[in-house]
Amino acid sequence: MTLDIRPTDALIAVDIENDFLPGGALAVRDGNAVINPTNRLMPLFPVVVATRDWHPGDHCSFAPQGGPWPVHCVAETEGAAFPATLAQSEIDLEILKAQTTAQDAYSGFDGTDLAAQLRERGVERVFVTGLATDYCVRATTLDALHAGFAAVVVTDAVRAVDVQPGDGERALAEMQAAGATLITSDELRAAAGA
Ligand code: VGL
Ligand code: ZN
Repeated sequence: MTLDIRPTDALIAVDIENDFLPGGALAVRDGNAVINPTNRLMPLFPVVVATRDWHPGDHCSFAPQGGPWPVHCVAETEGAAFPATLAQSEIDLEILKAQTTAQDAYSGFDGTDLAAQLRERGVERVFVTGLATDYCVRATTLDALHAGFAAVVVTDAVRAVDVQPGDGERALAEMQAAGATLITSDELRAAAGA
């Protein structure tokens, strides 16, 4: 599979934040592995978006509130910050999500103006990297398709939480069945001559 990157493409780096990386509050196994491929793809895209989980301290998804997750990605904290190794200067647009106490939002499109921002920039297709395959990558990719964008998931640039073994693989299959294309960053860079 090869795919040329077009002027109407955007890269969406999903929730590459300290709390989802090894040592973080909700660490994704091997989560650091998404950083290098994301960094290397960013300069190839005309538009680069980074989403961030950006929760209030008493968010409904947190265990003390009866939710499924440990306290993570609290707004303005180090856990919600980008890792120092992420090529932040390549980011054109930042989207903060799940900012209200009473609602969670796995998708970067949920409760944000991401779709409008992409359309304003003439984007027709999004390439998705980041964390986590079975939660926010999945939801963001499916929402992109529902919003009318084509979607491509860069499989070596995502990692899964895998609460149940195989969740990540099942999420990839589900995204593909919904119309997303799966590609590796090597295939993508080869097509771009990079
Ligand atoms: C995420 C669990 C809770 C994610 C966010 O970014 O995939 N997962 N909040
Ligand atoms: Zn969250």
